[in-house]
Amino acid sequence: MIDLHYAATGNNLKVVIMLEEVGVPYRLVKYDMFAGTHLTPEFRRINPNAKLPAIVDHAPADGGAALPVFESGAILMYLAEKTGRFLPADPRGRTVAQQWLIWQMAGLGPMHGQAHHFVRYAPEGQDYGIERYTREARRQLNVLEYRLEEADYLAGDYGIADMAAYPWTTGTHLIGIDLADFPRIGDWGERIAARPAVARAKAAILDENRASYTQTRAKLTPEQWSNMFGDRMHATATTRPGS
Ligand SMILES: N[C@@H](CCC(=O)N[C@@H](CS)C(=O)NCC(=O)O)C(=O)O
Repeated sequence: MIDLHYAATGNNLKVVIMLEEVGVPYRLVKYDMFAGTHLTPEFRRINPNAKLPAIVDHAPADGGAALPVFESGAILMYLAEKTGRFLPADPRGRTVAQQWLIWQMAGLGPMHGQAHHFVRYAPEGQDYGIERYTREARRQLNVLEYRLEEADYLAGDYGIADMAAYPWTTGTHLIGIDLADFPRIGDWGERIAARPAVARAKAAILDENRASYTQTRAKLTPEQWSNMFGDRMHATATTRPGS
């Protein structure tokens, strides 16, 4: 049994898609990021960075103690290695899959994340941040579009790199990017969305909290701001985990 600590966002959806694809039993432990329910000493023992998702594997392959894993890309790698699925075994294929997974984690995700922050959350008058990150978000989508002109999926066959990238392509309208400009991404996204495991994953976690995370122009109370971007969130990283 695996515990998935999650909120109803794309980074979390990646992991649920994988759990559903491989059929490993899992238990959902839900957090409300606006309420800051993840900013606790207990959760920091699972993820010292206090971000979602994180998992705890109660039956790791070595038979040892329960194993916590954080960072969605690391979790996808862990589950692929645990189950022997959705990551090529041959060195060449594995390298291709890993590079696209890490590109998502280090490029597509962070650039889109910053674009969402500046467009939807930051105080008015952030023209430089909006320009910088929406332009970069669009550039990263071009990288994906061109890759999908040469391959049906990022590593040839459907796998963890696609699971990582897909959730970051479904909300581009929120940062003013029309996915119609990226037809290969649109087709690839439809193929992924048509997978029963992906539909089950969405049904499992994209719950009532989802709407609060997908507002075009988010209106946060001072307490919610503190939990997401402000003092309370930062305080979790300026005290030692466990204290
Ligand atoms: N690189 C991390 C990003 C995790 C992350 O930033 N998660 C967001 C939700 S998508 C979060 O926990 N935000 C709450 C906060 O920043 O306090 C991953 O992919 O796991």
